[in-house]
Amino acid sequence: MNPPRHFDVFNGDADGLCALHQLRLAAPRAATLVTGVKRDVSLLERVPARDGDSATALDISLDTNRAALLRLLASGVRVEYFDHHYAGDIPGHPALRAFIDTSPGTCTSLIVDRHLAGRHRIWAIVAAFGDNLGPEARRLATALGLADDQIDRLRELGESLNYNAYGDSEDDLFVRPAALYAILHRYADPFAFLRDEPVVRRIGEGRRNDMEMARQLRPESVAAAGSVYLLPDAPWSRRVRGVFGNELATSAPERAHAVLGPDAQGGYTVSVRAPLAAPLGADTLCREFPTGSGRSAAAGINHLPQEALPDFIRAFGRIFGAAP
Ligand SMILES: [Mn+2]
Repeated sequence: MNPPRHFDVFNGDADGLCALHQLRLAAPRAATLVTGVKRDVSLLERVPARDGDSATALDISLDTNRAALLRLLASGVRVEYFDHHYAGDIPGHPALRAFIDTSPGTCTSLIVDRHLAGRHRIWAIVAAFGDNLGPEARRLATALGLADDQIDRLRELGESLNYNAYGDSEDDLFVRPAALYAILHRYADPFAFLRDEPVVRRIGEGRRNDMEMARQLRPESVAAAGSVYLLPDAPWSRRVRGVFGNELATSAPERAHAVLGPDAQGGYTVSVRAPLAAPLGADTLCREFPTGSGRSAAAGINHLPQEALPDFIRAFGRIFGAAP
């Protein structure tokens, strides 16, 4: 009989990293890490667990991972699942503990924070900043008594950790998420992490360079309540998509935004933000396309074929054609 193994399966973005970090600060355990770029959410199928093993899944849609989850449960693997993405029906299985909350104002790290009764809340704040939940992050940070300059540094940290996960493959990233977690997990204090490790400054400088390029772009299509941007085929554009979308959303909160970048199959990867002032419709729009998924406030399409671009622009105009 082999000794039981544990697998920590997490989205490689700030929310996934900080969710796992909080859990392992509270309950350290040896684990095999399974992670990837932010958009690589089909992670459970990569878990080679057997009867008696266990897994923790963080910040990856249960619906997307349903088949692999059911297979793991059926083969005797215990699974603990924390997430805020579209889940569909949550399987009723005695070996599954699911903590799912899909409401717009939360993220996986905030769900973990509730689960741990706030024990490592400062990392939930970092994650909330990274997941575009600035108001929630600020509210929690102020309640912790943090000073404005500390809050600014946590925001910068969250945005940089999050930015590092954007790309089509791990080759596009500044640091592989498993390597980033290996550095991060040595620090309970984010300010010590920022002081002692140059990795966050390096990501931050790369992020600012990429953003400078994106800000030169003009929209491809403009609707009454939203705009569609098309990025060129370049490494910086594969990284910048998400943060550029966040900046568009924040600078025009009444408007929706779609950011499209070329993918490896000659089509586009699409990310859609509903207006911050009325965070609805992004999931409805993206699920009209076969590889679309996400939440009402922010959703995406993994692969939009080149010839479907006019359909997408029409659908975008239908859903975001009138001011909210
Ligand atoms: Mn998340």
